[in-house]
Amino acid sequence: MKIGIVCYPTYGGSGVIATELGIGLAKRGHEIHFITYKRPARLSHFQANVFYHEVDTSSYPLFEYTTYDSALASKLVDVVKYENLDLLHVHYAIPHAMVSYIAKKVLLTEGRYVPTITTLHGTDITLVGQHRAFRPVVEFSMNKSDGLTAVSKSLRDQTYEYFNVNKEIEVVYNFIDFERFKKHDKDHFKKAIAPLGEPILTHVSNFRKVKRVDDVIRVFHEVRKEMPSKLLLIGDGPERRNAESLCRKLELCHDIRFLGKQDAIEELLAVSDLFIMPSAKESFGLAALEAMACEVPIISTNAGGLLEVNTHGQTGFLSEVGDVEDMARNALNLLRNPDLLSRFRENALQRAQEFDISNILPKYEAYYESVLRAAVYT
Ligand code: GMT
Repeated sequence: MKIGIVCYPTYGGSGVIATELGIGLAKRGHEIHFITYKRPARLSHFQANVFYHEVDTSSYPLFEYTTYDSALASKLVDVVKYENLDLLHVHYAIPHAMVSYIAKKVLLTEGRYVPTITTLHGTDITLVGQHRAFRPVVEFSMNKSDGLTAVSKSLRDQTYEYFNVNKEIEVVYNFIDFERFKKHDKDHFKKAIAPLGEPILTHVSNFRKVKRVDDVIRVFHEVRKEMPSKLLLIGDGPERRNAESLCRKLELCHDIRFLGKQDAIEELLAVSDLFIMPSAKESFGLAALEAMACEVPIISTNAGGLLEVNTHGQTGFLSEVGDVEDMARNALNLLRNPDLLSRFRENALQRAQEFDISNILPKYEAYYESVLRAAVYT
């Protein structure tokens, strides 16, 4: 198949999944065209069958705001037409579901129908999508997609709960490429971070409010009271400044490292003992899955799709959102019991293997085929 993929090309989970999906499909012989405003972060090397089309976001003095949506729609029309694409798969509903619908309509005036599939990733449904500034268009354009997928059952159910969606939503879980995400031997690196063999707790996110980075620091504060330990904070975003202030206030700076955005996450996970994910909302928790693939148990909340990834009492523990004490207690329980910790490490890996990319790619392929068969020319 010739498939166009639209996503946010940044470090966010939806962009990561879209990019890995495209690379994986290309390896299976499909021709993949990424259409984004910047080269996707994980599309770093040349790959056969992979093409990249940059959306022109140049400005005009009249425009106070960029006209990205129109530029993207025009680019989609162009790429579908000249590269002869079979379908468009867009990731994150805002604005991609609506933009792909416009492109579809434009193409239809030339007698060409390109089916569109929208994958719902999380905050496009659970947060931003519900804002009245977006809601009507999100709902309309979801219903106009030829196919709709969600990355967890929880997200599917929430979509039905919050929106009037009149079509079936297929659940296709996020996945992991074990060629990349596996435990590496990075002992020298571990020694540099924790010279006395202190346990290392890790958090990876884009530091938005929904990630509750303050809770990560408060959990660490409780753990740190009981045993020497270190915390790695990976990623960047609007909450970083607040997080830094809290570290200073709690006098934890010596034991916390802010590493900013990192490409080789797997190397940092390789030296981690626990992964902390105290999110208020999480449709799936790809960062947690990546940690599990590197044998790192998860201390998380029970928000959204985390229940479908992290198994309480086996691969980690789940607590109510905001229950810092419980998360700290669970972390200490594992850190104080090396046998238990190593059992959880094995369980985490085993569970992660269920989300191996090789299990998930055929699901997308089968879904594409069913959408192509059923596409109604409207
Ligand atoms: O919230 C983020 O970290 C980014 C966001 C996105 O859409 O780019 O992530 C969402 O999609 C990921 C990939 O499907 C999921 O694993 C995350 O759980 C989800 N984030 C939230 O629901 C908050």
